Amino acid sequence: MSSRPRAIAAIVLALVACPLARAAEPSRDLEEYVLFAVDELSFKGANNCGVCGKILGGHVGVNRVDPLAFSPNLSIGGASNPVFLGDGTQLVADTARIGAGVDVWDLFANATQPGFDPGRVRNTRSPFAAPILTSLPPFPAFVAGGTDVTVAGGDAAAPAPGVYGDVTVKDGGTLQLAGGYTLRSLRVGRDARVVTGAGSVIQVAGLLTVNNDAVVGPANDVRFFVRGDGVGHNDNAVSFGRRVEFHGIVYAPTSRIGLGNMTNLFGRFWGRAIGSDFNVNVNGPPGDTPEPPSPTPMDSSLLHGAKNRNEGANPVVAVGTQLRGVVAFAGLDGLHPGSVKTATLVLHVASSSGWPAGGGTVAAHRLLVDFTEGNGKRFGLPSAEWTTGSGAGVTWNCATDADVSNEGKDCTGNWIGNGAFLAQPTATAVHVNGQTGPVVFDVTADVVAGAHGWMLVKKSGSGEVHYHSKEGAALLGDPTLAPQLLLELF
Ligand SMILES: [Ca+2]
Ligand SMILES: [Ca+2]
Repeated sequence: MSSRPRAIAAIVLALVACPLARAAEPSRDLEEYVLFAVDELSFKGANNCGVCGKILGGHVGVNRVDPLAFSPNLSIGGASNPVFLGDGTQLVADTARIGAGVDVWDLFANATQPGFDPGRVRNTRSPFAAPILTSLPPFPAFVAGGTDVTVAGGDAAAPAPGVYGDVTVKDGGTLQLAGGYTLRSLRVGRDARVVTGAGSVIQVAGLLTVNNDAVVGPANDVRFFVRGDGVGHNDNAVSFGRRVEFHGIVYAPTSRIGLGNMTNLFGRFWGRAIGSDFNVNVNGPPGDTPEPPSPTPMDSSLLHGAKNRNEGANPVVAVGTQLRGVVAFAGLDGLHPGSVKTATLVLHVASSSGWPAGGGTVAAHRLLVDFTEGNGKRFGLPSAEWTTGSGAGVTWNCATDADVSNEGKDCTGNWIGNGAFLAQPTATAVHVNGQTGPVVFDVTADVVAGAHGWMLVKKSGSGEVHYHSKEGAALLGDPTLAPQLLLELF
């Protein structure tokens, strides 16, 4: 059973449990907010529409400490403009003007405009220490450009994941996006469709505009990173027209988001400023945060003393004098580098010896070529367990030796001497004698650049470390001892 059903069960329990709990503190987790503005938020509420003005499935917050005596930061609803916020959710702002038609669960506000007060607070009301968040999640760096894509009305297009210029879906056209895209702009015409694949990441340098009656969906977990290049301070970088249906998570921390009029929004919307016209509904589907993939390791050692031997099946990855390790990860084809917040390479030390006092350094260098793991093993093993292996495998001489069984060189060139890896290490770790347990390398920069493999090199002096390989971990019955690439996604 995957962890997803348990995660949903936990959220359901939390919502059921909330009526009994006194919320003394607002949530400091951005992912729990369906609407989050860095500076200001205005949500008009329903206007002669009984099913409109609902904000469900998450909190609403404005982050800043009001720089004026009373701006206010948040303006929501009115006496004739109801807004209903769902059970277990919070409305959080330093200063607020809250219409009498607003029905809140928990309210956190330090000052509310006199004469404007929520019609109902169903659970708790308290001040709080603003801001909500002292730092915002990082915004990925990206560069858009190249081919423009235009989909004519009545036509459909499914561009491959990649980097594009301006993408325009004319009125009535259909665009399919599945995977990772970096776009200069995305303009969706009236009654047009953007069909999104689950887990897609769409980076937009400039404008994201969705016109009247258009639909963007159905995946709720698509992440839109919108930078708003060239968009004026008071103009919307993200804007939805009338009756738009939009599914996704929009992060535009330096831009203004316009939620439109009579729109149905499914996801989360985080911007510098957020505004809405009447009759907007916001639904934050719970439990749809993408789970990071668990990539499969491939590992081996490279022996300077036996340059055509493969150690792909060896229970250890050894790094020492004229002895290097290689480790790479498969199963990341669907991962968009822009979605990666952090990446950590974890190796587990089986044995470590021969280091000088104070230890010595092992460096992880980004591999620039792919290698083939292979199935040989001999290094450090009793002769009864030796096997040269068969088929292709990595050796000191070759990223992929076509036939490791002959212990001769079956590739052209010399990969280690010719740009197999970046000369500058990505991360280093100090090793000492008798050390065991995990060693971590911060390889975020490499994974963000699309690389998933490393060469492990001892920098100088004496010393040798043996890490558990994938095969060694399996022999020990503990797959968590294998090399791991831990990913944290946006
Ligand atoms: Ca291996
Ligand atoms: Ca060979």
